[in-house]
Amino acid sequence: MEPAESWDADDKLSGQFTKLNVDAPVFVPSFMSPPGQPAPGSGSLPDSQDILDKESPLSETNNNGEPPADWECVNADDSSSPSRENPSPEEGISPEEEIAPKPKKEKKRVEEGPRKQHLNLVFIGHVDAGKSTLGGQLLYLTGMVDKRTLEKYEREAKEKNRESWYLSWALDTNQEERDKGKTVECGRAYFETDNKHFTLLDAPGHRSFVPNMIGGACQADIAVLVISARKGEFETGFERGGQTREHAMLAKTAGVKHLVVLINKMDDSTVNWSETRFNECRDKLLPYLKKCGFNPKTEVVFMPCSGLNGAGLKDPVSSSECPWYSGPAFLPYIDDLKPIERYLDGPFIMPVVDKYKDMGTVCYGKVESGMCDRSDQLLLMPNRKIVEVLQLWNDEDEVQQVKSGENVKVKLKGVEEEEVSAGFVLCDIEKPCKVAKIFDAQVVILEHKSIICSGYSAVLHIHAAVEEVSVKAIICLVDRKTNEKGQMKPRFVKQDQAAIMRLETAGVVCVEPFKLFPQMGRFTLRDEGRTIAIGKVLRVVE
Ligand SMILES: Nc1nc2c(ncn2[C@@H]2O[C@H](COP(=O)(O)OP(=O)(O)OP(=O)(O)O)[C@@H](O)[C@H]2O)c(=O)[nH]1
Ligand SMILES: [Mg+2]
Repeated sequence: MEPAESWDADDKLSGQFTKLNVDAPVFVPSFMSPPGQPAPGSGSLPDSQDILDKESPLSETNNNGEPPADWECVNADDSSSPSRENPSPEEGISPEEEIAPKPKKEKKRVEEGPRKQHLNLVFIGHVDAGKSTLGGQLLYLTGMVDKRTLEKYEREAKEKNRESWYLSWALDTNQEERDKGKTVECGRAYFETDNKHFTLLDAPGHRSFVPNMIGGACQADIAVLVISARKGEFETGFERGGQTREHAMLAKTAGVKHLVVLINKMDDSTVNWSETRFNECRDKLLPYLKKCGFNPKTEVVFMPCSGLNGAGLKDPVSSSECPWYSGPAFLPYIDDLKPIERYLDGPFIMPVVDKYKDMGTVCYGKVESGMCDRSDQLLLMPNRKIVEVLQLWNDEDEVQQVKSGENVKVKLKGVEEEEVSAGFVLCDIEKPCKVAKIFDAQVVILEHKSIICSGYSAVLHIHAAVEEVSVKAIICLVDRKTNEKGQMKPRFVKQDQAAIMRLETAGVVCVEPFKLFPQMGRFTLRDEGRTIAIGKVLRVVE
């Protein structure tokens, strides 16, 4: 995308980004502050502290269908919601596949044996920055891919005149990706270090595949922003239209709180481990990352490396080559990160990233809250289907239980593969997420040439869901600096403005107010292949 003209010129937006991703209580991982503690400098909308105090994150709002008259009304509705009723599980179940709900036993869940802490990493950055190569190298260095396999890749890649791409083949597994040397789908793999288990999500860098990148970012705890230091490549990636900025901003909007910036290709002959080049890349990136809302002191770290030869990944770069860097290598650094608070006691919630058929319907994605055991019953939203858990995997290891923070596969009984789509959510049968077509949201317009009026439509990306959405009404403008309400019922909003809008999706989507469940309440709007706005759900209407 071409970011808003004002991103460089206007520091005010940075505050807005920060605000959009703060106040995330227990669901957003944070290494630096205890859960529930707003990030420094965060303003809060006057709407929702009392929602946070409610026991259940699940509540209904009134259904008047009309945009609220004013800002206060939005807030009042939010905070005075009655508690969610138990759903009637029978609703919407087709008779031929119906699973009878089991009588609810008061089951005290016991956490299954000790497992390494689970962290989800997404590799992001401009096309050809070296994400897949780095990923392949990490899989090799951690023993997940053996030398023989790599040698085979090397031979085959050579036949395609893509010799230097062989490491990326560990993650770029389909023919098209290997032929073109471009990742299309988000690659998935895992590896372990002494203390942690990592799910590695290798996002595509090409602008055409940004929607796939968003799908990876929404499962991530940490983003690894890969930057090519090679002459000319850093520049192309970072300039307007390059994906470096867009990916960093999308990762922030997806809830990523910690960014490791790998300055890659340091071995390249145009770089030669130059300290000056490393500093140049870092100094140009930092102000922008700050604008995206990352705290440069506590949430961002820069490291030099070479994905191609592995330098700086497992062991520190040799001091003869790189005497100026004394920081940690990548693997020891991520192994040492503070554990992330996970919301284990909450209702089970897992947005489905994708699915396939394998003697049953297998869904995968990241568990955002709670736990689930084999043979449990779950509710698949939004179609309210009762399903039974036949088998569970934590990445590729079969397990009896999965829990918040893990990237898992779930084999289900009671639903056909064709009936599940990305963006569906597996929920606790008694406390499912909300489903809606209409919701009110605070939206910041990042980039859009013309004005946006009611009736404008775009593509909504919210957790793993992608849905067409249109603006039903613009409720009021919001001052970007103070977060106070501005003009009521403006006729339009334009680039760099923030507004509260009523949005309507074409189909039903699973959403929650941001304050209650950030991971299901933050979203991106895209139009004609560009990210035009980001936002958070304030209130679910109907
Ligand atoms: N010299 C050098 N070249 C590298 C390094 N890492 C990657 N490359 C080369 O950069 C090219 C692109 O690498 P990929 O790993 O496919 O890049 P990517 O970021 O995954 O690209 P997309 O998936 O298309 O976004 C390949 O030719 C790699 O060999 C490195 O550390 N040093
Ligand atoms: Mg790639």
